[in-house]
Amino acid sequence: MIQKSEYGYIIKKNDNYLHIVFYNKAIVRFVYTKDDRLPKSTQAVIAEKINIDAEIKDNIIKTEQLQINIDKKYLTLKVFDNEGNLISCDKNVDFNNRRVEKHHLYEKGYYGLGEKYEWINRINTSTTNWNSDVIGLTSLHNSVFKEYHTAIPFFIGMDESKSYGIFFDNTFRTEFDFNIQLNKSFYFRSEGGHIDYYLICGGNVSDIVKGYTYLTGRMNLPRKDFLGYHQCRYSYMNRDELMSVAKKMREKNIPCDVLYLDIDYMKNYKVFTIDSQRFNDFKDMVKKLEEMGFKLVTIIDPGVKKEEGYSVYEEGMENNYFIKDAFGEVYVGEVWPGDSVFPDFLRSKVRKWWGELHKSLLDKGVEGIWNDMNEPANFSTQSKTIPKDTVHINDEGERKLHSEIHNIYGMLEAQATYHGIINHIPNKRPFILTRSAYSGTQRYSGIWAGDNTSTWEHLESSIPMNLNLGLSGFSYTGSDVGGHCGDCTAELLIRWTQLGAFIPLFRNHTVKDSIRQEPWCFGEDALKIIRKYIRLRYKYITYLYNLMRESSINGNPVIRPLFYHYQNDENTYNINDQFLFGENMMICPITRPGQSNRMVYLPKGEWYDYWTEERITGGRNIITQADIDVIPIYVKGGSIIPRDEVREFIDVSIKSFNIDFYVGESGSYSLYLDDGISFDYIKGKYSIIHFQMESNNNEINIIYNIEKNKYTVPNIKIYIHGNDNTKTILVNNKKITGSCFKLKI
Ligand code: MIG
Repeated sequence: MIQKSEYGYIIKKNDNYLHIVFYNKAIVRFVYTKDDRLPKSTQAVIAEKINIDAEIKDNIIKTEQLQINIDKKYLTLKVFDNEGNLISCDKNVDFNNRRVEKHHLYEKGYYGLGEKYEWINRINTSTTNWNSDVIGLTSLHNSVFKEYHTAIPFFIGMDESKSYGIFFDNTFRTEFDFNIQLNKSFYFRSEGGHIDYYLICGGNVSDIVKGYTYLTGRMNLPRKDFLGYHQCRYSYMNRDELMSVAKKMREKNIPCDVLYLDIDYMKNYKVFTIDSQRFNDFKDMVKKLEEMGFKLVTIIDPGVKKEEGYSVYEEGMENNYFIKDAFGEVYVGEVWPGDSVFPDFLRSKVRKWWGELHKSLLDKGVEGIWNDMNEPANFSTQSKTIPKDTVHINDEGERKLHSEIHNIYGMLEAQATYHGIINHIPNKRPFILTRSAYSGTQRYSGIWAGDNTSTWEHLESSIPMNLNLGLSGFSYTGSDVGGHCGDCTAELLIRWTQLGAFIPLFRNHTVKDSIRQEPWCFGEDALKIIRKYIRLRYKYITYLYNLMRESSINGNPVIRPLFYHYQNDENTYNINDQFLFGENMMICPITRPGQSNRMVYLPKGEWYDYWTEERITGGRNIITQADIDVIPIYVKGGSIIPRDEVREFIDVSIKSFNIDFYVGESGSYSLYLDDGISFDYIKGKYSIIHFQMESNNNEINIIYNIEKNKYTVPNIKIYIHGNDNTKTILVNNKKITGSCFKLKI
């Protein structure tokens, strides 16, 4: 019954076909169709199909890593790993309703699914994916909305020893239901298209994330200077206001690298225009900012004002670039500029045109683009987006309804922007933030989580949200620090800044008409603490940059739930308010007002209290003090962590920095350095130094070796922490004295 097909295997049952295609040993795609042609995968997938040696026996496909049993009657599947464990087991596959139901087997947790206001473990919850412009009215505690700005139809199921991932590659509205207590099963389904999903197998969660990002791509290495602190507001209304924020950052000694202009920099909200009355001599302004160490990011929305004589509108009309309605007329919706039309990013010609429009901003020195409203948002319909029956045309000239393209619209805009920037400025890494996304968008852009509110609930929800985004392939994410809607308070901004310092995108942003939210807005005492934490962020820029590099290579998120490294410890499966910043730094934010202590779960092993350097044995809960100026942080014994000298902004040529060795178990670390901005690293212009720490009884030996030395390595100072009982320190087997010393490389 199983036959070889051009790309893999095909099984026919009445009028239905099941295609089975491998992408590597552990990734297999299942597609159910009405004919024998394998449909193209969506824009999400970049991996290639491969041939894999398999034994075919009647209804079984057996490879080195997997065994797939196919039910002859219903085309349902059972998948086993190479030890014979049942990994995934279908209960029912409904072709007509594009619904797959699977037995709940061993899974103690379901994770992923991108940006949602939900607890980290999605067991007993459901969600739908239909990119929506939602304003932060909801929270973890009463999740009334299920649909947010992103559609990431990917989840991970796991227990202590097994993991798998499922990527349901369907761009229509999809639904995932993990309410397992009803039928001991879960399901996913979609409103259109067909069943097309990838099963990713592996032992650890990290294998799954690696597999998923192998399939859908990884973030490109971002610019190092954009890892600093970002300040935004809706809006800095004119040149003086923006410049005074910049000056104040420097006067008040607050490290800051990036400033933003929200929609009011434009003339009547017309994209790719600048209101030159309020922002006179824009280019000169950007230059002044640059001299002070600031990069400027401008917002770009997809809605184009319908206005005769406005070049973007006219060019788009002349060339047929806009989305049409069901009757073939250009669809007119309403966004900030009033009546607006929407580019049909599905066509490469339109993307190219849109990308090139960015030249005018880039030529004035703008360094990053912020893509808002790209669900796309629309004010003139009840659905708050454009109608499902509006029409896109793809490169082959085929009509596609918006219901199919909606969830990838934002991704296509980000793609256009990415290529537009890179084509114009080839040797600088683009910085793009998008609100809407589909799987794979991580290849082009970071994500911020849209309009949250200045509430403790949203501070708290941002933790599992960003962690699940990380598990879903997005390592460059963040939620507005201080909250977007509503008025922030001193205490909330302090606690949120303490958290934000360890979130990949560290941006303070707030809405029009809310009280101001820059670090100095809540008095001297608050400023002191806020500054302390922005400075703390700047101590770990090189460490964070190295995490970003790791992610760009293997997909490991920058911030990780505890189970990412302690999967065999079931106690970690539902922890929402602690996370790992890299493998070895554990961050335990304060999420409630008036709180001055909290419980912390320390997994097995030895941990250092970051602030007191007290050594604590893990495998238990502890209570820790957290006065207003303290966010509890723990460092794993055996860690090796680079620490920068704090600067006002990240000029990428560092003269010197430090490396902290936390004595404990043996540990290792590879330090990567490059110019932080260009693509020269691709041509090999970087350095890598491996450090290893071996400790036994009274002796520690630090061993380093240089793998590559093509970028200047600054002076390094080494600090040994927790070595009270250690008598001898060796470096590459040579005895040295003291617990702080300079290393010449
Ligand atoms: O409907 O550009 O999420 O960050 O400040 C509001 C104005 C439009 C929504 C974004 C927010 C931004 C705001 N935008």
